[in-house]
Amino acid sequence: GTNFQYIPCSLQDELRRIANAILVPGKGILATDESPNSMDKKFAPYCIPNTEENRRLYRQVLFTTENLQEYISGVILHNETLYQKADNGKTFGDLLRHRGIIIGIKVDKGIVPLPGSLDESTTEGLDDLYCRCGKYKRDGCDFAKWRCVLKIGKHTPSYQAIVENTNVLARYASICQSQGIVPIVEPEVLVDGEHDIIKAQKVTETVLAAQYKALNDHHVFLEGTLLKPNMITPGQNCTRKNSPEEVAYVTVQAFLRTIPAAVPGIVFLSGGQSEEEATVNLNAINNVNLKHPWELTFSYGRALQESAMAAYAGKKENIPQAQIELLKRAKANSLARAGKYIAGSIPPFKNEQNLFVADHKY
Ligand code: 5MM
Repeated sequence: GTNFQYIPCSLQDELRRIANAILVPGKGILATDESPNSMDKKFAPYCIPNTEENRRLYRQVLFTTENLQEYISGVILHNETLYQKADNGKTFGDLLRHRGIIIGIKVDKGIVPLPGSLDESTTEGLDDLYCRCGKYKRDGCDFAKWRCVLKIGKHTPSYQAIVENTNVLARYASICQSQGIVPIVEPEVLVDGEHDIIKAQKVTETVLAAQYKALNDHHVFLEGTLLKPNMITPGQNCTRKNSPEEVAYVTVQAFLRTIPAAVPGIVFLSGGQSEEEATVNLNAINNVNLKHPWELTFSYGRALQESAMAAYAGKKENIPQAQIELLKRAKANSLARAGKYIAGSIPPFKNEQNLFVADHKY
C-alpha cells in the first residue's frame, strides 16, 4: 500500500548533517567496536590478558593519538568503551567528542545461527533498540553500526538469508533514524571461499539490491544513511588474483547497478585484507574511471589497527610507537580516499619488522 510516513524535516536535516560531517574530505572512520570477546583474538598474539582494564588501556592508546582528528571523522565504539574513562577522568566518548570526532556506537548484539538455512546467520539486537538509541543519542552518539554477514557457497547466500538480513538491517536503520542517529548499514559478503571475482560481484549486487528494497520498505531516509560494504574481490582461496584496478572497477560497477544516488557515502570495511591491500584498493576505487555520486571512504577495523597493536604489544613504553603507527595508517587511508596514495609509500609496522629481519646481515 501507500501508507507511509517520512521522518520530520528537522530530523532529516540533522541526519543529513551528521552523514555529511562523517564524509568530510580527507577523513574516514576508525572501527574500534570489537566486542569484549572479540578482543581475545587481538590480544592473544601478544599475551595480553583480555580484561576490561587492558581493553581500556589499549583504546586509550588509540584515542589519545595526537592529530588523529586530521584523518578520522568518526570512531565506532562498543557500549563498554563509550562509558570507560581515560586516565584524565573523561569518558572516551567525551574525550573523542572534544577532539571533534563524531561518536558511533555498535548496537547489534552479535551474529547467531539462522535455523533452517544452510549454516547461515542473522544478527540479533532489535530488542530495546528504540530505547537504547535514545539513550545513546543523549550520551553523545550520532551514528550507529549493525553488521550482518552473508557467505558465498554453492547454494548460498540463500533467499532466506538475504531477506532476513537485509530486513533486520532496514528495521535497525529506521529505529536509529527516529532517534537522530545515522545508521551504518553493513551487509558484509564474506571473502571466504574459492569463488572468483565475477561470482563475488553477482552476489554482492543481489544483496545490495535486496538491501535497498528493504530500506525502501521501511521508509528509511537514504540521505541520512551510510553503507558499509565489502569491496568486491575474489574469494580468499581463489587461485586467480585480480589487480587493485580490477577490484576497483567491478566494485564501483556493482554499486552503480544497485545503490541509489541519494545515499551520501560508502564507507568500506577491510574484511581481512592486509593494511596495505585495503589502502591500495581504496585508492584504486577512488581513481576508477566511472562516474559516481557517492563519497567513497574507509571504516576500517583491522586495517587501521594491526600495526598499532603490533607496535603496542601491551607495553607502556611502546605507546608512542603505536600511536605513530596508527597515525600512519590513518594518513595512508586519508590519501587513498582522495586517490592520492602511492603504493608502498607508508609501510605497515610488521612489514618493516620483516624487512628488517630479511636485510639483517650479521
Ligand atoms: C571492529 O570490529 C567490528 C566488531 O566486531 P565484533 O562485533 O565481531 O566484535 C566489526 O563489525 C568491524 O567493524 C567490521 O567487520 C569491519 O572491520 P574490518 O576489520 O573488516 O575492517
